[in-house]
Amino acid sequence: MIASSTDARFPLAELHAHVEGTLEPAFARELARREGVDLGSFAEGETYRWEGFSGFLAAYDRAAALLRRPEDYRRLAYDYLTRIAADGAIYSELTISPDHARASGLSPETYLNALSQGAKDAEQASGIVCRFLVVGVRHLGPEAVEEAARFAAGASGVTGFGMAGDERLHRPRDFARAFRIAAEAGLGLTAHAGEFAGADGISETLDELKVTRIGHGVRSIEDADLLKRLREEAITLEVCPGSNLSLGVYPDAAAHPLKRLREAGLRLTVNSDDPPFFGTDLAREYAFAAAAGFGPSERLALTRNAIEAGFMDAATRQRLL
Ligand code: ES4
Ligand code: ZN
Repeated sequence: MIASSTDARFPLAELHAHVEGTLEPAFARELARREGVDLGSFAEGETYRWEGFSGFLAAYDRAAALLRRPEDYRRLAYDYLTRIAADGAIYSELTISPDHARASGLSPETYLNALSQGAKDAEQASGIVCRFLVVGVRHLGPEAVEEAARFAAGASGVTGFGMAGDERLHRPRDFARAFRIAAEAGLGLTAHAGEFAGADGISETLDELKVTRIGHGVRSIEDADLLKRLREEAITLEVCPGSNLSLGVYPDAAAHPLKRLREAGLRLTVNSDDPPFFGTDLAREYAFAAAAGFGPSERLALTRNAIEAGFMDAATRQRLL
């Protein structure tokens, strides 16, 4: 239940965290030792070393490739979910990527089964509810994204479909067929847009991919007509402030549009995206909102928005609200 703000633990919820992106550097070092991989200075301390968006994507792939056994994924999901549950999280929608599973030598089915076991164990241990959202990787091209959609459509325990990867490549319309496959399977839809590409990319994503949420979407602040559309169509933005600052989308916290997006009347959530890569976690994203002027009731609305826009069945939503 979304408890009242007088409760000791403030309820948090998230819609946008990439599961491999939750890998703690200490666990990465342990895996690298086991696999005989030399990480050099890549994963010293509590964060990873990378530069720029392309550098980040390569770093993500490098870290993800260390996870090679089903048990690694079970532990990854369990550790992450119980960690954020200890900070008050009641719901987490984890982005999973069949392309990254294959790159690690596992079938997408084995990968999903292992992650599901970790999520089930975490729910038993802490009460946190987790759902999985399969993503296609945009820079791998429309064929690969369609293959991810076919996997998502046939997988049990997957409730959503989305697209991550490099937004500067391809057009949203190139992925319309993939999103139609996912929609026909009854999956909820979201896509990364309006992070590195501007407001145009968001409009075309809404037109062509029929999503109900936008991953990031922060650059909608640059277009008043688009803000109106997002408000009227009740689109939820998965805002990731720490990610935006770390990747240089905005130079500093004062320049971040989170507060202005709220003033524009949009439905917002805050999310950590790839927490150790960006030196953040879900609790810090809520703290960012507090520092941006979101009072307790506005922060509670972030949690409520995530539950309302989350890709879960009606009974689970009812239970969490
Ligand atoms: C991403 Cl492919 C991928 N993985 C993790 N985080 C991302 N952000 C954008 N694309
Ligand atoms: Zn993301």
